[in-house]
Amino acid sequence: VIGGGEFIDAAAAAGFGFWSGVPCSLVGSVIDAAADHPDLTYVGATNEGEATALAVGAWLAGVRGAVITQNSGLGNVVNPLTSLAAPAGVPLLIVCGWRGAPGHADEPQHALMGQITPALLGMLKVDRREVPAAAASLAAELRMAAEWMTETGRSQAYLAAPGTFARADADRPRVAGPAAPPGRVEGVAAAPSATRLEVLETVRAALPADVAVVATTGHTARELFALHDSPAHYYHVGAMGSASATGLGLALNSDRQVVVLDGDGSALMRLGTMATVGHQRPANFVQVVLDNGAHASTGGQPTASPSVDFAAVAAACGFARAVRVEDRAHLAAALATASPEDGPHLLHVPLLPGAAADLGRPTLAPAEVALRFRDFVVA
Ligand SMILES: Cc1ncc(C[n+]2csc(CCOP(=O)(O)OP(=O)(O)O)c2C)c(N)n1
Repeated sequence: VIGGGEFIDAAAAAGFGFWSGVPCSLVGSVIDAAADHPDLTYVGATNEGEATALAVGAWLAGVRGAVITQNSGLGNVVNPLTSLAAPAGVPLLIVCGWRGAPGHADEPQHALMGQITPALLGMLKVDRREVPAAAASLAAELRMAAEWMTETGRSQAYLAAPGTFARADADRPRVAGPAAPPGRVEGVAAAPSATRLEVLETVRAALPADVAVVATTGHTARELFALHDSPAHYYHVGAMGSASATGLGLALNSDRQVVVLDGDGSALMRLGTMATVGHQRPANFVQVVLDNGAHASTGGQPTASPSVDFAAVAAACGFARAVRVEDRAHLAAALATASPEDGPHLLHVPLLPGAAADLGRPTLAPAEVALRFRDFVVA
């Protein structure tokens, strides 16, 4: 039985500096050790997909990312793993508690996933490694894992059946961190007065060149690319909903200001990430919700956004400031006053419908975009 601290010490020495996940009792001692380690960051995520995108964001800031999940959470991992990490060639370390493993009696909800877990990882092209039985082998094992990941750009998983890791100390004090006070809300709700392309032009003109920009999938990333391509841009080509978690992982691992250009459909898909942002309180994080009330990229199907007050949600989640943007001049002013010292900021921008005519797609491959962006971020 390996202690969580023994595993985490070896992983930290191999350079895995950022950890995020959702607990499983089988890997509880690993989570505790990651949270306690002085050189590591551990972020408790609202779901395992958010943890996956957070770890991708860390990698984009030059820090190796790791995800902790129960195998029942692999379903949540699938989308950001297949359509964000894999195309970008970003390798993640996955530590996965294996409930329902063959030979271990378990609850009915773990029976099917327990059986298919190794095959599912195989289908996801995640290489499976074994946690060594002897602690003395851990350092070499994790070093090899890290080297293989760098060479191949592929993710690797350690499956932890019962008895792989020591159980967590149930009496250990666990502190959630201070509660974020509710943020302040500025501006009044206004009718839309600009298209996304016009708003993106305003954003581009307002942002200094050293800001890192993460654009959500669909028309937003495509219009940003069409307007202007830059190493400071990260274009999500998939992983709808994960742009804010990618940006959060980046903001927590870099001193740069990070601006996420999100959609209403995307923000709603993973609204829980607002709670993680608010609780982590990265001062250098800005989320701009471009709200056209629709999934415009797939044909304009309406979203629930008319019923959602994004600024109120963000402020209630602990964003320091949430702005109801009234027009483009207000947007420029709100961005100019979004200091990287006093965020997180949320800017809710109502949009007129419509997309640029003959909209192309980023001509660089996602892996090229990722490497170019990481070079920009760490420079
Ligand atoms: C997980 C996932 N589900 C569905 C899609 C298909 N899809 C791509 S863009 C998009 C709409 C996104 O809506 P929104 O964020 O509001 O941006 P808009 O299209 O309005 O710019 C959808 C549904 C996807 N890429 N990923």
